[in-house]
Order: sequence, then structure tokens, then C-alpha cells
Amino acid sequence: MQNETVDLGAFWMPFTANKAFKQAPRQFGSAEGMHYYTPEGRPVLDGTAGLWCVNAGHGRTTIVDAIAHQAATLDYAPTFQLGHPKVFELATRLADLFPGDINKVFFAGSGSEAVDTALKIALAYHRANGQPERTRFIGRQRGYHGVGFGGISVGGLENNRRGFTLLPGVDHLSHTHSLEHSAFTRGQPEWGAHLADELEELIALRGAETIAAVIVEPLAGSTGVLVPPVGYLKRLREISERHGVLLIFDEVITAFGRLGAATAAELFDVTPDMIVCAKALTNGAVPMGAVGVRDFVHDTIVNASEGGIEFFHGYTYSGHPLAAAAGLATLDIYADEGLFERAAGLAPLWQEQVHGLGNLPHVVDIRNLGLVAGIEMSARPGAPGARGTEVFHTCFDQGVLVRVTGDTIALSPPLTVSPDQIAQMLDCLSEAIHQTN
Ligand code: PXG
Repeated sequence: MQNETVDLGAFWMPFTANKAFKQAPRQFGSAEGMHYYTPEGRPVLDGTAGLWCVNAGHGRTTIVDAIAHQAATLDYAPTFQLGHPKVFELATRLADLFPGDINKVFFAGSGSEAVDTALKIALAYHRANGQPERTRFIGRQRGYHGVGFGGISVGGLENNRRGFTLLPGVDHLSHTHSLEHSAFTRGQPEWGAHLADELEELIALRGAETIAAVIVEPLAGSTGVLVPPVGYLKRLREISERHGVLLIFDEVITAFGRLGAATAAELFDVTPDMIVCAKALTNGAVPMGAVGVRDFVHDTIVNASEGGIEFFHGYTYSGHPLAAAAGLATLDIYADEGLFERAAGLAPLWQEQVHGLGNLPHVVDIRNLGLVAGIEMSARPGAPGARGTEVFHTCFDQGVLVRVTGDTIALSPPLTVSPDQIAQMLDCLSEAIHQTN
């Protein structure tokens, strides 16, 4: 269908400049493999895996078939006091994928719901463990944890917080981004592990007995690709564990191969108490979020109950049959095609090529890990974000989809990307950066 035949008025678009979009709409009509296609049929190379979701590439037949078969067999079934086989199977598969004794899985409908679920599990755990006064949370500046009230409270993005009611009792660690110390670092910066010691300071300030959990993205994605300094996450783990504070990794972006391992937890050899995931869990094909939980957290909550419902929480779509079917088919693809290993194998070439953009005008930093890169440009004086938006538009018009936050371009292609497609993506981006003033 052509753009002009569709009325764009009614749809209030999320995180979008609605008026600007509707004057110059950009739409996709279909997708296959590494490409989107506009409604007119123009291919656009996907440099972002949708919105960090489509790690196995678009239109995967086995996922499509699994969803279709599931819809025809059991379209919907509740998981409150009932169940269906695929949701149990998917939970088991995820427990196998998560490190250590993260053996329990709570399902949600999105990353935001999964984040809020994890925060509530933390509160429920401490209550069941006889420490109900542990109610405070610690997040991090520039953290993104979705848009629920819990997520924006522990999150550290001003625009997402300002003007909204927030949870009380939340502190924030400093973010780890430093142009001064770490610009153009390949992979993990050496500088910055000491910032984890702020957790120790906050715990001393507030008292460990008041703190429920600390939540961080192992690699902060949507805030512009902030790679954790060497040793930083291990130090967070050591401090949180010593004080009985639960550590939550928000792996909505990093889980399922983005960094060249099943999870960032595995890559960095740090086992948190909970892992939040979503997005690539179903290759983006059906909405689903999940929280992986260590045995002791789950068991403390469930065993504290004298019967009846142990945890008063859940969603109509927790473990939706279509999402469960899509998730199982997706995990099969990741395993059968070795996509996490493929990402790890491509990472050195990726690193080499993205850092080739380092001499372009305006570029003040390039960051990378696994198959993620952030290319940060300086802001045009008086117009922050203008360069980023221009580069995004030029790339789109030239047939490459990139992601922009402020003046930072983020790249996170499907893990099926070929070396030629990496070159095409970066050539286009380089040209677009050259063109912007
Ligand atoms: N946590 C993290 C780390 C995320 O990246 C969420 C939670 C929330 O997930 P849902 O499914 O509720 O959106 C996210 C979402 C971007 C971008 O431009 C990133 C996200 C969402 C929208 C845009 O990078 N991540």
C-alpha cells in the first residue's frame, strides 16, 4: 500500500516527533533477511536489528511457521492457575541458557514490564527473607529500563523522568562514559572500574539494611552504547553480594548474542541475581519479556508462603502461547546456526571497520563491543541532536537503517550480517557524516 493512501492522523506514535514524522513519513512494508522494504519496495539494509530485536534476521520461516501453527492450535491460554506446555518448555530452555543457578523464569509482555517485575521480585524477596525495610533501589545515570514507573525511577534519562511521579528511595550511580579517559577505546575501557565503588558509598550512606537492589545494563544501549570498563561489573557484584543487595542485570539489549555470548553475564563472567530480557527473545516477532531469577530468590519467596498465591504479580500475556512458540523457534535458530558464536567471530572485523570512521568530521568517540557500535558526534552549537537526525535521514534515504540517540549513531545489525553488508553500512554512514555540517 502506498504511503499517501494511509491516514496517519490517528496513531499517536511512541517516542516520535509526531508532527515532523507526519509531514515526512518513513514506513516499512515488509522485511526479509538483512533488509526492510519500504511500501514502494525500496530495500533498506537493517543496521539496527529493528530496535535491537531481530538478531536472527527478518522473516525467519521457522519462527513464522511456529507462530502460525500455535495460533491455529492454541491461540491464547491464561497462565494464572493454568498453563500450556510451550511456556514451561521455554522457561526450561532459558534457565539452561542463563548462567549459574538462574533457574526460574517469570514472563512478561515487554522489557518495561520485565524490569518492573524484577524490582517487585526484589521487594518480595527481602520481605519474605524477614527484611521488609529493604525497599530502596539503586540505578545509574543514563540507564534505560523502560517506561513503567519503576523503570523510569531507576532509569537515568532526564527526559523520561521529568514531569512524572517517581518511586521514592532511589539513588543513582554515575555512568561510566568519559570522553576524557576513554575516547576511541576498542572494546572495554581500562578506565572506570573505580566508579563501581560509588555503590559502596551509597550503601554506607543509606545503610545496607534499607537497600533492596541495584539495577544496571551491563552495556548501556539506548543511551548511546556505553561499554562497561574492565572489572566494573565484577566489582558491582562483589560489593552488592557483600551487603545482601540483589544485583539485577537489565539485558533487554545484550541477551541473545548481541555481545557474542548468550548473555552479558556469561561474557563478563558475573552472575547477577536476576537477568531481565526481551526483544531478541522472540527475534522481535511477538512481544515478550522475561526475568531469570536465581534459585534462592525464588525459593525464599515461594517457601515463605503458607499456601495460596506466593507472589501477587503477573500479566494477561505472561507466557502468551504465540510468544512462547516464537521464543522456542528463535532459540533453536540461535543454537542451530551458532549465531552467538558467529557474532563473536565477526566482532574483530566489526571493531576494525567501525573504528575506521574515527577520522571523520565531528566524530568525537567510537565505542564497540560484540556486534554493537556507537559513533558519537559533537553537537552542532545550539542544536543538539540535529547532526544525529540528519545522518539518520541521509542513511535512510541512501538505503541503510541506523539508530540515533542525540548525536550518537548506534549500530546493532542482525547477527546474520555479512562482511559485505558491514562495509555497505559503514560506507553509507561515512558518506552521511561527511555530508552533515
Ligand atoms: N531495558 C532496556 C535496557 C532497554 O533497552 C527496555 C528495558 C524496555 O523494553 P520495552 O520492551 O518495554 O521497550 C529497553 C528498551 C533505542 C531504544 O532507541 C531502545 C529501547 C526501546 C526503544 C528504543 O535504543 N530499549
